[in-house]
Amino acid sequence: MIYTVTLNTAIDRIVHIKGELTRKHNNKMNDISYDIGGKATHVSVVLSSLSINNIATGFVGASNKSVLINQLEKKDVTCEFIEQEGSSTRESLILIDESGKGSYMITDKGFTIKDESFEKLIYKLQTSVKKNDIVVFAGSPPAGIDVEKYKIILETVQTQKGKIIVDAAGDYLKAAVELKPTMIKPNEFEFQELVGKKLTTLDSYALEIQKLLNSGIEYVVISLGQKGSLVGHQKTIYRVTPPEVKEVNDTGCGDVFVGGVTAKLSQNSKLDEIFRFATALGASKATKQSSSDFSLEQAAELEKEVKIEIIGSDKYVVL
Ligand code: TA6
Repeated sequence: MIYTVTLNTAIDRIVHIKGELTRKHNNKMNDISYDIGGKATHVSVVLSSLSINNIATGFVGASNKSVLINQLEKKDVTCEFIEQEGSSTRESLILIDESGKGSYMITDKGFTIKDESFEKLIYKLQTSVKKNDIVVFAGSPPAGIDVEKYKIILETVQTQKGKIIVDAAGDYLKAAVELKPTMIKPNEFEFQELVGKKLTTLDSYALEIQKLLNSGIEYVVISLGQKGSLVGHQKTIYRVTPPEVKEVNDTGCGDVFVGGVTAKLSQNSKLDEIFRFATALGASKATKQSSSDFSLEQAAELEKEVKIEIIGSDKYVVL
């Protein structure tokens, strides 16, 4: 079984704006829509679209939980969230204008998790996760889940011999790295913060990635937005380059990418299959208006244009 854990679920309010967003100007809306948010929720959407069994858990605010859960259930996601009574699920505001320069994302901090909710999550993981299950943690933890509690959550999965995939930042990512998870997926800024260095060349990234691989992490993946990703596995580091697409909304691309990797890892796919598929899925997401939509058919076509190069070689290699 695959579990996705969104500690701070969100409802994305996506606002499309006429023209270019301008200060001190009455910017007019083209349209407004709502979608799922919170990161690991996106992973569940990908898995369910592929009919891969998974359960979406974590925390949801009780007062408006149906808004999020209805959206997820429409996408065939099985939800088993722990309700935080007396709280509401936060909103993330996604602003997209017609400049084609990318979206603005403004996220609310969300609810403060009470200790009883934290204990419920620990119990759920202790009684559900079995050996070799995959558990995906993605998104910023809410108040009430400090780094110590976050570590306890990850350690609970580890005790159950589950495989851990983490998309986190700052001290949370540092705590995760200490536990040698199956995969980490920071972006370039989060990775530089992790290693405490400004990295400006592929070779400097490769050196830091290799150190983390040597420490026992199976996959070290760094997302680079439209530029694709760097993937470290065993003794080799790859640069994965996506095809050009007409970007409509870049929100959720990284999360859908993690969903694609998770899906293929669960099927024991080879590295190039994993990252061709995940990269194509992320590229497909970029062409959609929402935070979580993609097309498997479009991704199947885009996969053919994904390039995978071994860093240090002078040419792209077909793996
Ligand atoms: O990556 C996209 C997204 O999941 C949005 O849907 C929005 O909800 C935001 O990220 C939440 O990110 P955070 O790091 O605050 O959990």
